[in-house]
Amino acid sequence: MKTKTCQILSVSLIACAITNFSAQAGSVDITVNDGSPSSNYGTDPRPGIGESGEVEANCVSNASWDLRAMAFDLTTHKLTVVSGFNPLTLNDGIGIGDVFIDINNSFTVPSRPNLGNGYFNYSNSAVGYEYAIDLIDPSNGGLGYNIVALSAGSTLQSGGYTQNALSDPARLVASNADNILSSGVFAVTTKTDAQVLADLGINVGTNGGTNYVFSFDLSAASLANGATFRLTETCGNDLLVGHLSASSVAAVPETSTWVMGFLALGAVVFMVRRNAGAPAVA
Ligand SMILES: [Ca+2]
Ligand SMILES: [Ca+2]
Ligand SMILES: [Ca+2]
Ligand SMILES: [Ca+2]
Repeated sequence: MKTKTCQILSVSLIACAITNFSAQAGSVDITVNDGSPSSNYGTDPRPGIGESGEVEANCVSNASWDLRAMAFDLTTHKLTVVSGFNPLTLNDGIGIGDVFIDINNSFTVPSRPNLGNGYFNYSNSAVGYEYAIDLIDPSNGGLGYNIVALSAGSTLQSGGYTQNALSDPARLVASNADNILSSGVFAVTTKTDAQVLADLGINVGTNGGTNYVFSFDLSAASLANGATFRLTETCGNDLLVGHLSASSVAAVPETSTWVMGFLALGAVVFMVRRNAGAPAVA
């Protein structure tokens, strides 16, 4: 009887471990509403998000400018972007911006100087980001990126248009005020809407064009308390925002927790085996 109880217990524990693991593996859609007025040329099927089929108000409104989704893998700490905008080429002379990260909810849209259209620099002390993913000019063939820890003195650049000020800032002006934590190479793959759903679990709907999918390894950044991610083109045409909650990060056990879990499982299996050879207790 004791043996049977132990066998049932061990099978239950294994089932729990497997269920837990599969629930946590893979990336989750972290896209949130960008909070900025929009022009919609399509429909985002995700309730309340309104990012796919959308660009910022009064902007060029079609698939080739549409940033659609962000996903985060809680196990590998990879951030994935799904974009109708091709980050590897210029579109009407405009390239992709950099990804900025706020980990303490201190971000404020910087105050743009009243000087009309054009690119202006902001001090990060007026913006409040902790990290940037600095893309090394992919539209000119560069496929590298740096994970950069920003300081108050880091310099950030606006987008090109006053009307898109809510998308600011768009780019990092790399300098000695930044600390490069790690570097990587990002590969861009193309997917249909159906493939984005099947491969990433993200429903961007059917808003036309091509989905360009690319990822960044953020293992070097401290995201234990959650994070907000922002990305736009260098003109600010579309703003994409992702939010990773502190609770979702906390829900994934540390490696030490997994080790303890498997040690406990091992102990149960040992007991089962030992008891299998022992006389049954009524
Ligand atoms: Ca918007
Ligand atoms: Ca969009
Ligand atoms: Ca911050
Ligand atoms: Ca947007």
